Amino acid sequence: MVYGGYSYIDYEYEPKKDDFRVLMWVDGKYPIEKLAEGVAAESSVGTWTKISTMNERVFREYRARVYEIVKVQPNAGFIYISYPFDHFDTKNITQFMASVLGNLFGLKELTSLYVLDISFPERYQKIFDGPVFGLKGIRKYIGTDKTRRPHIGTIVKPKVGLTPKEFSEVAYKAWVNGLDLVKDDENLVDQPFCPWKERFDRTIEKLHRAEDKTGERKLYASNVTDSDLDRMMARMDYIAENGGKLVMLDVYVLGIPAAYAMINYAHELGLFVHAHRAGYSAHHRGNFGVNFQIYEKFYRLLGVDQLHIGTGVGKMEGSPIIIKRFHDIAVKNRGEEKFYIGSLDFVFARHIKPFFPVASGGVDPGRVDALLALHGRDVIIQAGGGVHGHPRGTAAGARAMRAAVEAAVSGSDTPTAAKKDKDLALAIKKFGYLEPSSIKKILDFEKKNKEFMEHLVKTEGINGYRSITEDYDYW
Ligand code: RUB
Repeated sequence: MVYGGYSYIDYEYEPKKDDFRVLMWVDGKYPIEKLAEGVAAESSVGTWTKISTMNERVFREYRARVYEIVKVQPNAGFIYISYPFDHFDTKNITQFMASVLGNLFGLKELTSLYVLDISFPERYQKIFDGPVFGLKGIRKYIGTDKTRRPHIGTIVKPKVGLTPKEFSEVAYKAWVNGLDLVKDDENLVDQPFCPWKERFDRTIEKLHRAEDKTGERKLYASNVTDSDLDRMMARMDYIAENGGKLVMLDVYVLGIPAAYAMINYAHELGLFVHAHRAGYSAHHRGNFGVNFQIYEKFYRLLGVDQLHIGTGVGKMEGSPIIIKRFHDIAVKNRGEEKFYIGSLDFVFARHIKPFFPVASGGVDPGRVDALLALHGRDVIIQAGGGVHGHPRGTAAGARAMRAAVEAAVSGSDTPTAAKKDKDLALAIKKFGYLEPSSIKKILDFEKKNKEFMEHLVKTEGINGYRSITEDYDYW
């Protein structure tokens, strides 16, 4: 089968070490082979018709090759494509996105196109610095490099509306009652009710007071996300010059070039970067989309120190099995291919340090044991409603979060600790308790039923995949 006069299917082809590989789901109006040809052509050297300017050298050296198709229906299936290294401007993620995450989504013969994963060759990673501080650097700063307890944070709530004074008082209560991190919400920057500079000044002053009172280092993630690059840089200068250590960026809505420029600038100033992923699911939950793990890999290469990856147990989509994969991408340098969750194998070059994954969204003290069962200790547990929604307010909510985490790392658990801790007991009464065994059961199920899940995805296609990765109730 050909598309535009050329064939891109090559089942004999074995991807080379320096190739880029992509796994995607396609569904459409023609046989899957023809759809695959179209996708490979449009994302590499071809177009809809035979062209007089094509020559043998271009076709041989730069074309994409479909090296495997997992057919689920005559016109739907998973396709594996490889692209030669020289196909891309390899210092430029945006050009890569325009190729592989570009025109394809507009091809009208497709009724569904979901790009599940991309594997970047190690050679591509040389041009990136990765995180400057990363997981270890942040732990060292806070002083948890030996104990390796999870860090605990809060998002000041309501998301918007508090004055700088109110905001900073909430932050102070959270810090002095045991939390490590306070952050702005993704949609709070510089609105009239809470001007950025005044909020920063008041909050950083409270941070220093909290540090003096507790003897612990504290962090404030000040959100500078903006459509104006100069303003973001000016705010980062201000943070660095006035005792701040951490800057927050909504990396997805900023887009790659702005996020990259701002991460690099934070590195120049010696600031840590907290990255919020708000917006990622606009390109992730429908028929046409890009899986978050692809963005996560980009962000690790670009050098974020902390990044939201979902929780597996909270209010945001993502089953424990896929969130575990996101956690691996954050902290490991290698990962194996797992078709049933749409994941290719990955290798991060040695200099690309792990970042600190953030579990946030619908988290409360009653979910801490379950979160540890899923993420282990290398996680920032960040709760907004789960702290400020405590029946006795922010201070009690912060104490309850810290008590739950301390119980877990000392080998106990939340219900046991709650017997002697009123704040924790009240939190559990309001929010409930999620048994860590429910998570362990799922992870155990994954270990023992890989073949079943492979079969499910091979026979049910994207719906099978989604039932494993999205639909928590399925379990
Ligand atoms: C948390 C909150 C965050 C989400 C984003 O508030 O709304 O912005 O963590 O989701 P709360 P994610 O603790 O009250 O739910 O972290 O999955 O990107």
